[in-house]
Amino acid sequence: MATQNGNKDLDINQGGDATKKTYHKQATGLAAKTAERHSAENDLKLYGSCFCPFVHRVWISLEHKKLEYEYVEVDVYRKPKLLLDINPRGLVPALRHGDWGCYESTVLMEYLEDLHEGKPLLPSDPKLRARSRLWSDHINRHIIPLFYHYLQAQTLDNQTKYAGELTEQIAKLVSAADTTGPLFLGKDFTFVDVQMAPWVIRLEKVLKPYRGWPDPEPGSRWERWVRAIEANEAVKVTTSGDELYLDSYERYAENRPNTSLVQAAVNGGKGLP
Ligand SMILES: N[C@@H](CCC(=O)N[C@@H](CS)C(=O)NCC(=O)O)C(=O)O
Repeated sequence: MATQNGNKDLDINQGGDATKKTYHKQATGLAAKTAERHSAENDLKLYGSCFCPFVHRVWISLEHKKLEYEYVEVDVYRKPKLLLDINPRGLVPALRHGDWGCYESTVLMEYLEDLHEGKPLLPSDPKLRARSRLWSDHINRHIIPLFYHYLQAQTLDNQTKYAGELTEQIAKLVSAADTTGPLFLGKDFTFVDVQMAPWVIRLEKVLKPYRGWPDPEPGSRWERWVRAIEANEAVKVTTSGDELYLDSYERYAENRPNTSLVQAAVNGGKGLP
């Protein structure tokens, strides 16, 4: 088993402790089948890590649009050269298209839109496009940081504080959604649904078991949205089995040091990477 102090086999997210769970390096369940279906060489490549919610966004977009692409699993904490060549910061997701590459999940979703291939995620009306971007920004700026703050909080006081703030920010998003739904802009699956989908999945598969995050209130607008996201085909085929998320997020739930840039940013009071 790997040990600390420079052993190159060290799994850094174990902190050298073999009893701890760590992140998975291979998708499971339906996501594994999708990865397998998209393992052939292609001009358009998604470099991803199976547990990563930011990767999940881009993967859902590719599946929604039914584009031809190659899924390449990378161990993001070892930062292979093929990832650093595209993203010098060494974060996933990264996309390569021919000899061009780019990164940042929201930017990559916009890039895929701009290819004008397959089903669009942004509506055609400029005002609805602006509204989609506005609420995507809300998710990135408010909801995601609070998700990590809540998951990493170790005292009951902080957990209560962040649970309240997260609930409040989600409520703002839900009140901006189409009143009938079930999705953000109505019956079609669009940009904001994809931006939020990986966190909807992780509220259920991570925050619920680790922090007791409640099921959506029966009959609420939030419940309708959650169920519609969960039932979406592109979301389903890019989601792994429950254990993958439970194991991969144990390090966050225990706030284990030196595990990831996200973990360190939250502890250091900095913006997320
Ligand atoms: N703002 C980035 C965030 C991407 C991100 O934080 N990815 C994590 C994995 S979920 C990562 O690459 N971590 C690498 C590290 O911590 O060294 C995006 O939207 O793509």
